[in-house]
Amino acid sequence: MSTLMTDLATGLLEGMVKVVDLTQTLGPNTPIIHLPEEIAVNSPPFSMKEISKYDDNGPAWYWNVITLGEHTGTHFDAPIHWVSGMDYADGGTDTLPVQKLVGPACVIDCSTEVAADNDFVLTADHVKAWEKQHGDIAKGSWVLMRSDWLKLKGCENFLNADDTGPHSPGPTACCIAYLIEKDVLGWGVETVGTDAGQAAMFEVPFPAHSMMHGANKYGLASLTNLDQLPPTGSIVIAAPLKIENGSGSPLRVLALKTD
Ligand code: 23J
Ligand code: MN
Repeated sequence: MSTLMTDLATGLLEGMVKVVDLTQTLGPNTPIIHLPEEIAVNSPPFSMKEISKYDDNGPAWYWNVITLGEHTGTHFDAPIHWVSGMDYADGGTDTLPVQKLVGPACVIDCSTEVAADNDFVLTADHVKAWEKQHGDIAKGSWVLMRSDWLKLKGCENFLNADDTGPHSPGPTACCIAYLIEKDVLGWGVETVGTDAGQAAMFEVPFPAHSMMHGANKYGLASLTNLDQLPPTGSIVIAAPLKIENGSGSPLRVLALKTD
């Protein structure tokens, strides 16, 4: 028998392997993306309605009905979310290869840059400098942009919008092209969406969405606690709900690490 699984089991039991929760709490105050009303219909906020709570509607049980968009809170973007990925037969939440729902993570710490400039954009050169320090990004890795955004802005100012639109960090098109060249698994962020707040105005609009999904790759948005991960060496478990023909879904994202 392989020792890999028994070592992992021992590691989990004895605490050498730590589980980090990369998920924001999902509730009525969960920030959701706001698209300009002139161009698009928006997703409703999360809501929860009680069915019963150990009462006349159900004497021994508590349960609720929840209403939410697929792209609410900590969530997974599947390739068919974007028009560029619409033709991938394995690009929906129910058709994704499960082998890809567990993978290594590269964490790029942009927290200092983002604190100084909320519109900070990560370039291919930044990624290459990170690789000089931490080693090449391996094929099949999640590349996660740490911004400490929730700590910096809180829930109230999470979208950080003013009359010029939302201001939050994200990648350039060249950065995404470089990650695709590296054959990564996907791109994840701590902000409301995988693209920068101002990405509608980029030369390639919404590069993280259009290019990543066009390459059958995934997105993770509204992650948190990336400050608890090492630059390399952790494993991310990100398995969206198996929604039939779903474009994405809220999910619990976990990372395994040793320290
Ligand atoms: C729909 C339209 C534009 C964007 C998004 C959704 C997201 O960020 C998302 O949650 O995938 S930019
Ligand atoms: Mn999304």
